[in-house]
Amino acid sequence: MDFKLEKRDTRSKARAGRIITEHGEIKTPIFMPVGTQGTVKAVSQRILKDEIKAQIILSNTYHLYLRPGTDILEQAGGLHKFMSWDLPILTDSGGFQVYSLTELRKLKSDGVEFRSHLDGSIHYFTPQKVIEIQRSIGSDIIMPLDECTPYPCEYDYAKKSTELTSKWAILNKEAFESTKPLYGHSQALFGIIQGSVYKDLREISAKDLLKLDFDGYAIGGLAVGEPPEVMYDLVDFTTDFMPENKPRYLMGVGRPENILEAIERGVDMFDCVMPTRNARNAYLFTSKGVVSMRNAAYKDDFSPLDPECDCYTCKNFSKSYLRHLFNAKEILALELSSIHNLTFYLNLVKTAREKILDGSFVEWKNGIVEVLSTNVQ
Ligand code: PRF
Ligand code: ZN
Repeated sequence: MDFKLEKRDTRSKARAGRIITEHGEIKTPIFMPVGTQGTVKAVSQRILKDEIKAQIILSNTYHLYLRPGTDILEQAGGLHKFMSWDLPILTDSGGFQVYSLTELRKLKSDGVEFRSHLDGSIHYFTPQKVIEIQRSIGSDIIMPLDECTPYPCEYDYAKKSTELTSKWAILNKEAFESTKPLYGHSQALFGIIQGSVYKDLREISAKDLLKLDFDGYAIGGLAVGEPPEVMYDLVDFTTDFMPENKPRYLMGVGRPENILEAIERGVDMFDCVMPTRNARNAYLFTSKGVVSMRNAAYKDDFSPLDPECDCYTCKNFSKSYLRHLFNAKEILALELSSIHNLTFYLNLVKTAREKILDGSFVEWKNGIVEVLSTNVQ
């Protein structure tokens, strides 16, 4: 994997770049649609690539390990072949999912024991284990096992947790270097900076990880319930310690305005379930704000959802029809809504990139953030 920084904004820390992988180039800033179980919910791979123009998707080690399992993934020749997706894939390590999905878990110094949310069976993830699983998956970008602190989090706990993530980072890196890709394409390994809301811990975490020379760096442990302003301040603080010449990824973020604020503070990559999950709940993002497709006001509104959107849904269907599909519980509602929301997110980061390249990012961002924080309904 390679990263080319194309332009640094002169009036903010925003950057435009390119991540080059053997499955293709990713133009940054980028949003990665979430395909937890080897599918972006309600959207086929063809639509994702040809209509939505996704450049990379995110999948999850935790889910794929539990089902279908690494034996099936290896027999299939890796996740790319299994799901017929020939563009880049990033996989999260499972650390975060173990915390958010499993009831019973035991954190130990060399890993985390957890009970499957599917059948209650007991499993153990270590840094070595999650690297092995991600070798079986064959993702282009591998994430290491970390601990994502909750919010709020006591300083003493955050300090111990950050130390554990640093210790694990060394083991992740060793496991990565002592194993090889299985499917003929190379894989990259990122580091995840933790430290909760404490700047001194963020600094220590960043410095610990920088020593290990990862291919890119992620900011973890944010968007876990802290106020947006706190998150922006920590992102701003943390990106100052992150290398210029490597991609920077803010994990699990976020709302459109969160993404723009983080781009302004020097982040290149994002993922979030919000566009797809909200779509399935009839919450659609438009250039004028968020709209609920269940609203009775759309009963006889035959205009497109967002006249400024060039997606398949907006080009072909009315609000009245979309509302009808949701009311009638038709599954097409889920697909059309997901196509629109993902297109909205991808257009947002694409425009951000264009504005960075032509030097007008900050004015544009301020205008958009203003509009996006209003609620149309
Ligand atoms: N760590 C990992 N995955 C994550 C996070 C993290 O801290 C977050 C935090 N928002 C989302 N996904 N491994
Ligand atoms: Zn649309």
